[in-house]
Amino acid sequence: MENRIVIIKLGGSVITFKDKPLSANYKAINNISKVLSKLETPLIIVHGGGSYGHYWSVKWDMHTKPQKYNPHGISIVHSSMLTLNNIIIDKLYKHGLNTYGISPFSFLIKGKPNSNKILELKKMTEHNIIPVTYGDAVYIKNNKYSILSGDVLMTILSKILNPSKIIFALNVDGLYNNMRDKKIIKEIKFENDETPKKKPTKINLTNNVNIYDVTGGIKRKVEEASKIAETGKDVIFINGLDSTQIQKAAQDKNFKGTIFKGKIYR
Ligand code: IP8
Repeated sequence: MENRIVIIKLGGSVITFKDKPLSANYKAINNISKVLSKLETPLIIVHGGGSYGHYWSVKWDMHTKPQKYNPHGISIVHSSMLTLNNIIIDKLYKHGLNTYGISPFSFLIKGKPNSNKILELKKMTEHNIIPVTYGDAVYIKNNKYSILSGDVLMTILSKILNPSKIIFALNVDGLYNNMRDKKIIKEIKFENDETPKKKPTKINLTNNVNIYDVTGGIKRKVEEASKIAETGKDVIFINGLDSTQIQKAAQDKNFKGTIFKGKIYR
């Protein structure tokens, strides 16, 4: 059954200045907090690493592949994500939102999603709590860790929680048809099918922005949005630096952005 939950990913390039290490974009976080405080739906927030997690992941050569990374690296990446999470939950809290920061490590067992734990997030939203989780360096198994992207978390949470709205707030207006005239692709539709496929449909991204990022930038977002759309749910890409777009997307109003239409199975 579909929930009323709206799940929003705040991209690292929205909430931080990606080219300036350890710098939060307080103005953007503030604007987003104002908009979110006006929504009346239950919310779950996921945020990216931006110039916090990615900065240290690059320095300590850490990636999405599970490996025995340097413990100093693991510690500093995680600590920087705690700092960023704290900045965000603090701002949201000051705008009247009952935020509750959660490390994604608590959703995983041996690196795999734990559905029972994830379903508890729904229970939390029923009591007016807003879980705020994030991409992080997470323990997998056998002393191996990996960088788990907030984009991957969006897929994990969406599949288990079945929210009513899935929104990615980026620092661009959506997916462009090409970088020359930067026209936004309004809708991406997958061919309707009879059976769900194991592998998501590939979208050609040669004309789109490619931000340097240890978790794969826009390419990763498109991959995750496609995986979610394959399960039948719509996914929306909007510009989070224009916070009114978040409001419009969450309230079913005419937003500027790209919608990945959820696949219909006959
Ligand atoms: O920015 C990555 O999360 P993302 C988090 O959502 C770290 O891909 C620690 C780099």
